[in-house]
Amino acid sequence: MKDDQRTATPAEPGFTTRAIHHAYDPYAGEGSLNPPLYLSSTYTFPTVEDGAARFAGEQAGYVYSRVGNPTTVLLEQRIANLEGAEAALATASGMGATTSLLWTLLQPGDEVIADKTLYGCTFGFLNHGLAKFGVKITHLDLTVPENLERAISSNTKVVFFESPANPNMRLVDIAAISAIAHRYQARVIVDNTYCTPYLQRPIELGADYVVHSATKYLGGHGDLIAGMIVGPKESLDQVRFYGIKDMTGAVMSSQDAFLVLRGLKTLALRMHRHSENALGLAQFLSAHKKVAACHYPGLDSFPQAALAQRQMKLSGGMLAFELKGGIEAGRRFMNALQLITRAVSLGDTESLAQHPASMTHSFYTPEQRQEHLISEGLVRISAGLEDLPDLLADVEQALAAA
Ligand code: 7XF
Repeated sequence: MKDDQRTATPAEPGFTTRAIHHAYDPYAGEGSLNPPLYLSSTYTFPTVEDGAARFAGEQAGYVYSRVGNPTTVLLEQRIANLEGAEAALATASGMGATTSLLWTLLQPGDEVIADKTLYGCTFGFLNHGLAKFGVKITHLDLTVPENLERAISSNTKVVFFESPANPNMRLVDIAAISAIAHRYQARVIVDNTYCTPYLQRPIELGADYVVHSATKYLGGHGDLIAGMIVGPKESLDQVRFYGIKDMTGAVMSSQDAFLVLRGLKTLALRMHRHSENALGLAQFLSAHKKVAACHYPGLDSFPQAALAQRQMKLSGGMLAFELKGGIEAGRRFMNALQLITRAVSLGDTESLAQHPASMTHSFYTPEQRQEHLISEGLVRISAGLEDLPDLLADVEQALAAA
């Protein structure tokens, strides 16, 4: 999907113009180029009657920063605009986004259908958290939409997936899954962390909600932990006043909101460079004699290349690969890296490499990893913004050591 094919009014500015300017008017305040950072936990009421009216929702205005803060609200408006949604809600982390939304939408007896592969802590929350409270969790291979058609019922309240999935890069057809889910009144939640709204806009493809770990590309510099929920305004009001206010308390600090707003200004530029570097690494790895498989949506050999073309503007900064020598060769490769940093997380300026089976997906048992298509020898790389020849040289020497 190309940026200029958005369902936009003709006068609507482009993505990056909106990422830099949307919803902020410097002349409404002191003329400050950057929006003010409001460091205040609470807000003053002119009279007790005003305070009561604000608590009752009868008067506009801030009350307390667990419910809203002007810097954070600007970030929410900007992300909602970039995702093509009615509203957004800032949270303390990506996990804060997923948990606050699901605590709001679900009750005992409901079913969640989730893809087979999920980020490890999301898998943990569903299977060790929600399942304890009487929510049924069913994992399906959602890369085949017919699997959803066969399993969904009127008990299914939520269909949840990532595309591309962390860490094995499987894609899910957002439009096809949403069409099936909506026939059963199930809500579709897409974790859009890997893509950001610059590469993929799930709500425009039919999904109901998007969640993000803003820790990653949205922030973009590895200096904060943050999350976002995107979706219909009425529903996000419930998440704000119940899921976050009463259940999780997972509020983003205004300082982090300020930094995510700063990150957004360069999001499009960064996503192009991340994608170029990831493609260069994937092409090199896939042609190397020691590499058994390389998973990257921009490779011609990628089994879902056609869906990637349809659904994603660029192929993104994440890739995963397996060495012929298995897990031991993977360990030698990772320990030999000199420029690419051994670390979890992703979407930073620095290129990062990690081993899902011993790090981000260690929450799964070995049997669960097999069942959920995460092979023990898989190495994941988040391509950073360095010069590609330097990244290729590092990978080449590390492969020689593997
Ligand atoms: O709570 P966080 O901001 O760390 O975000 C959780 C999360 C949610 N969705 C996806 C697709 C994620 O990748 C993450 C965090 N993943 C990191 C990683 O895979 O490296 C976390 C390091 S353990």
